[in-house]
This record gives sequence, structure tokens and C-alpha cells, in this order.
Amino acid sequence: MSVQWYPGHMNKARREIEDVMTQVDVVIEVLDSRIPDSSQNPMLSTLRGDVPVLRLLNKKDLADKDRLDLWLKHWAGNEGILAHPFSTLDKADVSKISHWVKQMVPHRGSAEKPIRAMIAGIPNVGKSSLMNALLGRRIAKVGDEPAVTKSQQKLKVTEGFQILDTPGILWPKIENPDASYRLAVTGAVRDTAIDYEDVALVGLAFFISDYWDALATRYKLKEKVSDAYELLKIIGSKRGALRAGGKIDMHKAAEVFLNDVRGGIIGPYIMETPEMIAREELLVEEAKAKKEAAKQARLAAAMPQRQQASQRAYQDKKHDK
Ligand SMILES: Nc1nc2c(ncn2[C@@H]2O[C@H](COP(=O)(O)OP(=O)(O)OP(=O)(O)O)[C@@H](O)[C@H]2O)c(=O)[nH]1
Ligand SMILES: [Mg+2]
Repeated sequence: MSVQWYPGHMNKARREIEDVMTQVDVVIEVLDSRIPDSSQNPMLSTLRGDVPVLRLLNKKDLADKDRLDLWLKHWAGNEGILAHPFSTLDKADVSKISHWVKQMVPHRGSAEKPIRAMIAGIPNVGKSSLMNALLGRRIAKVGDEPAVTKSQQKLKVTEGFQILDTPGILWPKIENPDASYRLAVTGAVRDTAIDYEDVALVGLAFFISDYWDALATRYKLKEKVSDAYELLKIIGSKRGALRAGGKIDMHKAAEVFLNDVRGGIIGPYIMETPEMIAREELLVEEAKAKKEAAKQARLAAAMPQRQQASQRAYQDKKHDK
């Protein structure tokens, strides 16, 4: 399973970002702090070139603080990257942004040479909320609808700090199937892309292994239930997700659970640690290499034997030279 993105859409976004990069001094990348890695855009580091990036780990109110620290440590010392836990709902955080960007772009920041920033991030991370919070008024629509791109204009935040009027919508990491599920669990990708019940089961398995106590408290569970499907049934029955005849409505149970997870009602959490991501990346690389090897083997098998023999002879000759 992986999230589908249309290549046309991706190329358009890439061109737009490349264009915009020439006009900005700093990128403000909004991440979902519950998925610090999967909510990144894999192309951004290439596309931004030397342009520094301020990473805002947004929705910190929903995140597990200990795990957030692991990520801050992991990125510390990376040139051109400054990361901070953040919430668009926290006025103190919002007011610190102009200081942070000034730190990254010390040669600008006056009225004549303002710092020009672009807000970017995958869907639903809080880009529009951030724009509204920075400007102290509602100019961007907040919610599920992606912003409509108009011609780019710069808006004044303070005398020496401007932001582009439309945030750049990027696409999330999609190579890793586990990351796709985590994007779905937190609500970054639309529900229609993946089966709802599957998403809930992945989320539930994660909470069982990493945050059992919070789960037990929320659903008043007296004994540990290790099987996600069994637990989803229990949650469904406790929360009245029933069909006629008393059978559990698993879709409704999934909805109940995912609403709780996305709203942070079970408790603060983070679905990824740097260590875990390193392990997964290795697996993705291994799978890629295996696929490539299988492809080569298939090609070789499809080649007529005589051709193979002549190719071998050619290779040997080349080797002898
Ligand atoms: N808990 C919490 N929710 C937040 C925070 N910031 C934004 N949100 C919520 O996250 C959801 C998405 O916010 P938007 O600002 O619309 O996100 P966006 O990145 O502009 O989304 P698209 O336009 O779809 O790309 C909204 O329901 C916001 O209220 C935060 O700091 N904490
Ligand atoms: Mg938006």
C-alpha cells in the first residue's frame, strides 16, 4: 500500500518551489510533530539548495515531549536547519518566529532588506493556521481544503520580515509504506486513499506497543489486549459502534478510535523515533536493491542463450585488454 500522488501534480509543485526559491531567504517548513520524519518533503532539501530552513514541529500540544527531544537532538548541528517545537495556538511561539528567522538570515531584516520567507509543508500540518497567526488575522482558509494558488505576493509580518501570501503545499514521503500508514493515522492524507479499518488497526497496534497506559485509561481497559483487531472490537462495543443485531460495526469503531487519535484525546504521542526511521530506511533500501536484482535476473533469463554467450565473450575480451 502506498499513497498515490499524480506525477503531474508533483512536477507542477516542484517547478513552483524551484521558482519561489529564487525569491526567498528562508523556508519555514511546518511539520506535524507526531510524525517528524514522515511529514517532511523528501525533495525540499534538494530544491532549497543553500536556502536555510526553519523547521517548526507544529501541534506540539499533541506530541510526546521526550520523543520530540530525540528529534531536536538528532537534527542539532545540521547547518542550515533550525528546529523548534511549535504550536500555532501558542502566541509566545508565534512571536518567536521573527527572532528565529533573523538568527538564520543575519544579513537581512531591515525595512529596506526584509527577510523573505516561504511557508511550506504537506497537507494539514497547519500552514494556513500559521499564516493567520503571524499576520494576526484570518487571510488563509483553515481546514481540509488545500489553499488555492493565486499569484504570489509578499505580506508584511513586521518591518523586516515578509512572507509569501500562499503557502507551498508539498507531498509527503511515500517510498516507505509504513510512513504512508502513519500519515493516514494522524490525518495528513485523505481517508479515501487507504482503507479506514486498516489505518485504525495500524494505529491501534502502535498504541498497544508504545502507549498502552494511555490507551487503557481512555477506554477503561483492565487487562492488556495485544491483538489490535480484538481491541478494536472492544472499543466498538464500549463506544456503541453496533449494527442491528448487536454486531460490532468495525468501520464505525475505526472512526471512533481515529477521531480520538487525531484529536489527541488518548494522550500525547509521537509515532516515530530517529532510530526507528534509520531502521526502516535500511529496509526500504534493501527492498529496492532486491527488486533491482530480481529485474536484472529476469532480463538475463529472457535473453537468448547465444546472445548471452556472445556478451560473455565480449566482456572477457574487454577484460583481457
Ligand atoms: N492541536 C493543534 N492543532 C493545530 C495546530 N495548528 C493547526 N492545527 C489544526 O490542524 C488542522 C489543519 O490546519 P491548517 O492550517 O488548515 O493546515 P494546512 O497546512 O494549511 O492544510 P492544507 O491547506 O490542507 O495544506 C486544523 O484543524 C487546525 O486547527 C496546533 O498547533 N495544535
Ligand atoms: Mg491551508
